[in-house]
Amino acid sequence: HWTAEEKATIASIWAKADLENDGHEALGRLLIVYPWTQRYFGTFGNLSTAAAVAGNAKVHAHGKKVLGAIDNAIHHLDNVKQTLAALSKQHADELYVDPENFKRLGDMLIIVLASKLGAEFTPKVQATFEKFINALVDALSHGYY
Ligand code: ZNH
Repeated sequence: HWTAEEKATIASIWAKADLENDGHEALGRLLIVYPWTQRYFGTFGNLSTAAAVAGNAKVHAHGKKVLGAIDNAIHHLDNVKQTLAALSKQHADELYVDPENFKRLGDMLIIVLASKLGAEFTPKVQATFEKFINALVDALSHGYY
């Protein structure tokens, strides 16, 4: 459950997110920081260096898609679990993504937003955004049970 203040914080931070570029950077960081995650993206071509990932059009498009789903969740804060139910099932039953990686991607997104927003991303803002990431990870992991 969310307070009005938490909702306002999440909305104002998210209004500054760039689905395309921040998505590319977050997914790109995941692929470099946790290289074993590259194996899920066998059709994406060369992911072996930071430069290759930064220039990879498929990573770019997929990062935008992932942030689009997060955007949708943010627009349904009171119903994140339902909103992501089908996507969770798809990751569990078709894509076989280890749900540990959802948290890792959430952490990458926080790093991307923090470095972009600087002083504006205060500890209090971070705490609220972490709460959202936890709800997101929880919802995406739900279809595994
Ligand atoms: Zn995921 C897909 C979301 C995480 C892997 N995804 C996907 C999609 C979406 C998403 C929306 C699309 C679907 C359709 O179209 O049908 N994800 C998401 C989100 C998140 C995620 C929101 C957060 C966190 N994923 C993830 C991770 C991984 C993944 C972490 C690994 C590592 N996904 C994936 C894959 C896919 C997907 C592999 C498929 C791709 C292609 O294209 O094929």
